[in-house]
Amino acid sequence: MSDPLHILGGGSLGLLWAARCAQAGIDCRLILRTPQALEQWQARDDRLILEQQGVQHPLQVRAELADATSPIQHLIVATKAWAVAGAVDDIAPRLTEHSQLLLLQNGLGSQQSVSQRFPALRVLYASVTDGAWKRSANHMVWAGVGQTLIGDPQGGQAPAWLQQLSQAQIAWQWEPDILAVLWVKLAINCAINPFTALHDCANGAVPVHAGAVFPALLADLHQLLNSQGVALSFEQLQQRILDVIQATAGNSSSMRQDLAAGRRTEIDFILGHACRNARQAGLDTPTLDALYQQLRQHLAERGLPLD
Ligand code: KPL
Repeated sequence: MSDPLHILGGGSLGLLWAARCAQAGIDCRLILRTPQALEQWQARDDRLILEQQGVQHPLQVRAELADATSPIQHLIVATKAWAVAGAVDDIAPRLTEHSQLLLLQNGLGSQQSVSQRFPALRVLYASVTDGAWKRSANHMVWAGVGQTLIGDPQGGQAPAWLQQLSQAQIAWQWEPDILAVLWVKLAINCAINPFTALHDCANGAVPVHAGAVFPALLADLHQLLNSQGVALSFEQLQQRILDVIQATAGNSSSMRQDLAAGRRTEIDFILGHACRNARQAGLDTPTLDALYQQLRQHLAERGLPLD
């Protein structure tokens, strides 16, 4: 029998991955943050509801806390980017020299900090484009089926345990250059998420709200991607962004959802990371910088953290 898959984080993405594993009969454990959350989970008989296209699928997933004692071989980290450092610190005593981690975060920066924290472990990064949100603590709505690209920033082949993801019907592919994929995703998030947050609009309304700023922003993002070794023409980048806007036109971006719920956003791992790297590369990115400042001000006015 293979080791259980541990999924760290009871947010929408953690629940989505846990639900699909449970549906496929894969032994998986959800790691929750607080004793209260665990108590409530167990009081509902470990029940998790996966809702897709209005149909509810009741499933059972066992949950535990980070300080349970069993060692962890395969850990999928599904927390928000800003929660990763604390969450992996809590789980560190349960990792062994053979443990492997798979990081599902948005943006960039949190992944590199985990790689630095565990230099001897294999740490894989993923880009996930599924859309999901939580109706309640144990009820998750899978709003948009996406694609998952997984890779190892240090190179190498896909480890065998990832085959369990195929068994769980998770549409994933091994990606030899995962950092380039994550940089392009970060650029897409920089082009969409701030406008949806500033104007409280769906993704489809971004070009109208952004107006003349949009092409200037894409030019800054294009420069930034080039400086990171991502070979994409301006036209290709523009098309990728417009395609995502079209495909997710009716969706609320993750940043807009966070803002509406009064939650901390991932601004620092998206725009913050972009602006810091632009400075380090000696680039001039005035439109990106101004958008970052405007968003910081918007969050500050609502009492939300800027990091
Ligand atoms: O990844 C996204 C997000 O909301 O963070 C996009 C691509 C904008 C889709 O909503």
